[in-house]
Amino acid sequence: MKIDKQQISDLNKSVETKHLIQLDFIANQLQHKGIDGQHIIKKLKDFQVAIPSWALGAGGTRFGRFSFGGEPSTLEQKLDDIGILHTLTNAAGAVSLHIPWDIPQNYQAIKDKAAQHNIVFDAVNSNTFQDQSNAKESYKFGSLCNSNKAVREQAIQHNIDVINIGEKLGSKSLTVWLADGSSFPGQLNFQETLKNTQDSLKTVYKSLPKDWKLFIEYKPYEPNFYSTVIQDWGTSYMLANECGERAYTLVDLGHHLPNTNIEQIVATLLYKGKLGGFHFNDSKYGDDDLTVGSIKPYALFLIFNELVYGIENNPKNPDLAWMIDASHNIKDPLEDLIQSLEAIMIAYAQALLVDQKQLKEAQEAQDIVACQEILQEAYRTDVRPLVRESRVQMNAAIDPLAIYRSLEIRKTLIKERGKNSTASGL
Ligand code: PSV
Ligand code: MN
Ligand code: MN
Repeated sequence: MKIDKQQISDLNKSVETKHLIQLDFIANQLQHKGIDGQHIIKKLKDFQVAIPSWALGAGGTRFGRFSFGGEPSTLEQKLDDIGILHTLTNAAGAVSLHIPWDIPQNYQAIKDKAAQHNIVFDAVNSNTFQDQSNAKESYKFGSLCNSNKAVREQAIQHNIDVINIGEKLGSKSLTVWLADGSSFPGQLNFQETLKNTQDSLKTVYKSLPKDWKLFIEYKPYEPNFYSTVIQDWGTSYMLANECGERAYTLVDLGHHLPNTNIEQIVATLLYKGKLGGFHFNDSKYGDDDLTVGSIKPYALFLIFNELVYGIENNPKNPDLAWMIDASHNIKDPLEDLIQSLEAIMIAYAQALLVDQKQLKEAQEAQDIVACQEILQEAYRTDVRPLVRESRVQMNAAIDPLAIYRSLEIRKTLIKERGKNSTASGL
């Protein structure tokens, strides 16, 4: 299944007039405030979010999994699905692979397929949270943190293997997320496990090619329920500092305890030049991996506000790796990803509207009411016409979801791949 640009531009025609009226309206509003709408559109056109190779199939919970039909069962098919997303949205021009779920069989074929869809290879992810069938050692009691040296060595070697795979594809970063921790008090020695983890990460870091970065993810709990070795941004930041200047913290929105002020964490890391990447999703209770912006869109906007400010004001922080890390139990994965991409673009566009100069003045005048008004003025602006226009200018869909449905893409995928195909992953 492949959609071409001609089909999209034909289908765009039916909503073009409505789009132009709405665009004209917001462009005038912005002009009145001295904001150049085209400048924002340009930023949106350039913004690319990596799609994780594990998000293209229906996910599951520990209670069960319900197949969606037409799911990709090979890496080639996953790239085809991202190709569909990218053609429709112009925002999904990268893939993030999880190894060993997605080891390429034929590197040239995979690279050709990605190039054909204008997809680049973003961070590669290692997996030391599951035992592989041919593994000598088990990760049941941890991987890089394990008190058993042989287990640590196996986990270190796996990360090095992942780097080697990524190098063949053109990736430039490795993301490490560890499930390591304990489920009961006394199960492990906190200091020893932290030291083991630090030493192991330093060894992995030494194997990084010179133009690569290491991203260290944190998460407070799950799968372990008493302690997690890299539980929070502070631990990740400390480990990144120990490793070296090309090691960074990666923020996954779902990896915080309820009500954590994530935007403040983002600001702190940017201030220190140590924010490496982002995993977008949304949640109500825990690491729910729900559609981006589906539960707390204002929080997402506040995070983007810090990102926009931070990127402008902290030149020593490198460009960030953006990725969606969501799972879809009951939705069509591609529709869900279209919704997530839309939510990201909306929050980004709203953040770009914040009048930073006015905000600074209001902050200096201690005018709290004005500060809130400035943020909410941006948040309450309907920026969707700008997001749509950013797609139009790249020959993508004005309304990606509507076109996805009118082309009956899922139906075609089911016809091509069958009703019970399954994607590798969780
Ligand atoms: C863990 O919850 C996580 O967010 C990490 O990024 C993993 O690599 C990913 O999910 C997939 O399991
Ligand atoms: Mn993640
Ligand atoms: Mn997660």
